Amino acid sequence: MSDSIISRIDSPLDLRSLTDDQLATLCAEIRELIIKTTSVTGGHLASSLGAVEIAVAIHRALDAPRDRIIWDVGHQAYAHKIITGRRDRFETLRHEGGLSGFPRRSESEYDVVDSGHAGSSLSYGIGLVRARDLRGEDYAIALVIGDGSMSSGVAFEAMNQAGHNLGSNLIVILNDNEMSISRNVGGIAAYLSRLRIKPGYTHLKTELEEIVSTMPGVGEGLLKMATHLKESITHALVPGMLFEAFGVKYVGPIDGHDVTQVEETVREAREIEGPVLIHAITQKGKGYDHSERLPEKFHGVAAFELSTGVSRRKGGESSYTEILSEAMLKMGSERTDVVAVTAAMKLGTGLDAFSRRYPRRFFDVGIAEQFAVNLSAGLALGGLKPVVAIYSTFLQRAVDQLAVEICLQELPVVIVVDRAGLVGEDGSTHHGYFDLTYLRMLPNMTVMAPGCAADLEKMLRFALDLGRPAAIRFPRGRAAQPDGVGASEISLGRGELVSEGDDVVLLGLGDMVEVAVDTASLLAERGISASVVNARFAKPIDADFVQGVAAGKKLAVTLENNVLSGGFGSGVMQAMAAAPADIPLILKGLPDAFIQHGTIPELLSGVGLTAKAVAEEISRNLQEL
Ligand SMILES: Cc1ncc(C[n+]2csc(CCOP(=O)(O)OP(=O)(O)O)c2C)c(N)n1
Repeated sequence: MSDSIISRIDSPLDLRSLTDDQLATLCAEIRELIIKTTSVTGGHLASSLGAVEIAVAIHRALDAPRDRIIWDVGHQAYAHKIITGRRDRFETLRHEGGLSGFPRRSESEYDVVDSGHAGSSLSYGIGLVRARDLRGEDYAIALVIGDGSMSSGVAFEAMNQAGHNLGSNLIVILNDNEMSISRNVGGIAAYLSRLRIKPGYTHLKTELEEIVSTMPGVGEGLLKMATHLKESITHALVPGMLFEAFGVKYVGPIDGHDVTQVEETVREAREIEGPVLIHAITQKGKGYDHSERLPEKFHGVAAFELSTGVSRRKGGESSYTEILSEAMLKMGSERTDVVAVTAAMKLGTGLDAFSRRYPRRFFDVGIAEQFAVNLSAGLALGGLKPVVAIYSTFLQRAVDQLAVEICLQELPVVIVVDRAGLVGEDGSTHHGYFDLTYLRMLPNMTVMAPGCAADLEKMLRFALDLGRPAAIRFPRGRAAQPDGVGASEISLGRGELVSEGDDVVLLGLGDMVEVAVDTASLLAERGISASVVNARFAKPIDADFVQGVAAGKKLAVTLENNVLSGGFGSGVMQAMAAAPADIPLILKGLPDAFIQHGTIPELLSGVGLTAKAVAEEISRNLQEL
């Protein structure tokens, strides 16, 4: 390491003096560090391996942090982190208190935005261009966006604006590896793959332009003809016309693993007036056998064995995602009207099995959550029973579609909200703890959360039979199966009384049912007896049921893995407010704050959502009563 090149790179300035050979060595060393580190920390390996040369080249061509470099999603920005002064802390990646897995403004002056959600880089970029111009400044603005993210709606909304009198320079590097997490889908993906097979046409276009403009003595008619000829040849030869039609100059395709080529192209692009898109072809997972072979699997990984690539994640209890996957196969065979929709996350949501068994009844729409929800509304209007599975954090994009396209019209769409609550190492942009709030506020929406593995399939059936909008939210990771939970049938708005006690009632929702059960055991050790409720419903909440289980208790406590504002506890509070007896209520959930990264247990303990912390708070409260 000491005589390595990477050890000499403390800032992008240190890249400037490197020779071509040294650059190649540096890229190999960066890859080695990324692979070694993620084998311990887990992380977004394949995407980051594919963007090493782009990171080095862009930092040589531009002058960050004065020039602004934005990483779309930001999961591919590990090399950027390493060369912008964070090499020595790189091994703390994704650990509590360590480096974030995504660019974070609080972490480095080189990180322009807190990224994490796909497709937003173009909007940031255009906003920055407008601000730069209005303030009369002259720094460069560049962004790196993957082909998957480029097909998201917000990217296209921005593209529509980019070519519209933007006037001054914006550099867009389209990092095209033909993959989103899985193989990219849709028209844009097909279009980009046609572009890939047209190397060198950009030069041809330039030559044609030159020939036409320098033709001596051409009359107006001839010039028109020549221009028309030029245009039709250009149209035939230049598939980049889609971007050009948006008013964005297209350059490429170029080899995204050739540092010199990328660097030179960025320098040239800097001189162009207006927005310019550089189409860089890369390989996802490049430089590590296992991720080159299985880029989808190595998109986001847990710790793994370096030599074999085998995950170190222990097997054991199934995750809620796996249970959903199985349940969807069953629903698919029992009901021919059930269809499934994903927004580029068929592996993550467990719908891949359904997609293989029922390809005609499965729709992967790419990174397009708004469309996924709206499409589901259309499918429901057409008489089908759509199940659309989206991570809680990404479903935030589609709240309007949930309101107007689904709930207003009471369409029977089942929304599966995966990764709800704290998600752990991916941190603030990926935690999914607002969904109970944004789902509960919508009229006509039913919101459920399984308290255990057994609940999930029952809830899916219940939701499919409901004939109205219904959401089922569950957390990342293992599905708990505490004793006595999930035995009863689902009944609208009503929870399940798991165990009975005299002093306190603990109403847990979803993964917090297990915490409630553990809290009750700890309280029992202190001589306090508690009822435990698997609440199941965040909406509707049957007031009679809640008042019934709270009757005669000294204290009621709600537990949820969601912000307290507008969440499950708020619903219980509303239900209790109508009760004649005035029972004190404690709401336990997540604070009104963005929570950083760490393991889920670390984060839960940081906010006092553990059985131990809750039991202590309850006994303190009972003493004060
Ligand atoms: C709005 C949103 N939806 C879904 C995701 C999950 N996600 C993270 S990366 C990714 C694929 C991105 O593909 P691409 O932009 O081509 O980058 P690559 O990983 O291939 O380099 C997806 C779907 C996200 N980050 N944001």
